[in-house]
Amino acid sequence: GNVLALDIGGTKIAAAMVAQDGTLSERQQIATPHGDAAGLAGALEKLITPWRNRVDLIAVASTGIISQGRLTALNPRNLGGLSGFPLQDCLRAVADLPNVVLNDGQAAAWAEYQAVQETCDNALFVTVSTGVGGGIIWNRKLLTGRNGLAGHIGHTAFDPQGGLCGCGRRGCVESVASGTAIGHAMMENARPLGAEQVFERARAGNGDAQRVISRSAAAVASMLADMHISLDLDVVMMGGSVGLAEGYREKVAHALNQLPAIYRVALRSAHHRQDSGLIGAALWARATL
Ligand code: ADP
Ligand code: BMX
Repeated sequence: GNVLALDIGGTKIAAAMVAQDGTLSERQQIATPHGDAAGLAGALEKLITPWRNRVDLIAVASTGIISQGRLTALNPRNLGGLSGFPLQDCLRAVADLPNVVLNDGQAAAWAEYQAVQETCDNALFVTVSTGVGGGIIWNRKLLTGRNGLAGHIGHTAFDPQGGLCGCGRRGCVESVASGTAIGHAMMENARPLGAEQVFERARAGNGDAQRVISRSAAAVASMLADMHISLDLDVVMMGGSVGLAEGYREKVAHALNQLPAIYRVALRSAHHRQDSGLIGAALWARATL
């Protein structure tokens, strides 16, 4: 049967039908509402209603900590202050279909792992997007954790003297490396730029923009080195609009190459590009329902 897959990020919500063979169709995208629980519930209802008689399962990958069907922002700046948002109940209220919900980084890790599973047992997915997220495949299994926390690698520390992260901790990788952080590092007329604009300026030769992106890449490289020395990873796969931006992977690889050889882990771009979360959620639904 067909799965309706949704990927709720801090910036956009994507939706598509995923067929049995993993192919996507009818992909759509809307901006993520940043108000309150009612705003998100309304957007989900509008998005799902036209599909509900044409699919057999609903699979949702979402930013935030997903535990017992509820969504809680770890970094409330990325998604309003959602805490204990009843995601699973909200889906059931719109469509009387079986559903699964899991973290976006975890879902994407599961999709990306399928592409390397013949040669890899332990793998990491990292998304550099609105935030910095991830998913860990350990011994061929996706780690979700009893509380849904597993893989929240953007909240490992990079700079103990750095600014406060939205999660409340100081100097998290996310607070230095994310698209949000890249944009906020360059103000214009007292307003932050978007990460896209910072990338454009860096390409045009602006030194400040180049340094902001290099610092992001250095923070991600340091985190990947820490993950590799902790888990002995076979490969890292990177996604998210920043992670996939032209030249970014090379910058992270360059920073990794400055470290002693034992810390250098193989780094690839996500095979499914922007669709890893959608595909992973659908695969997870089929595997677990
Ligand atoms: P989400 O976090 O909703 O999954 P994205 O992966 O698109 O969404 O990440 C959004 C972040 O990526 C924003 O900070 C945005 O400014 C930045 N971004 C989007 N497109 C680009 C691009 N082409 N180059 C660099 N940064 C980008
Ligand atoms: C944040 C956190 C993670 C998420 C990651 C990437 C929130 C709302 N989200 O660290 O759960 O996996 O961002 O999410 O606290 P994205 O929105 O950048 O795709």
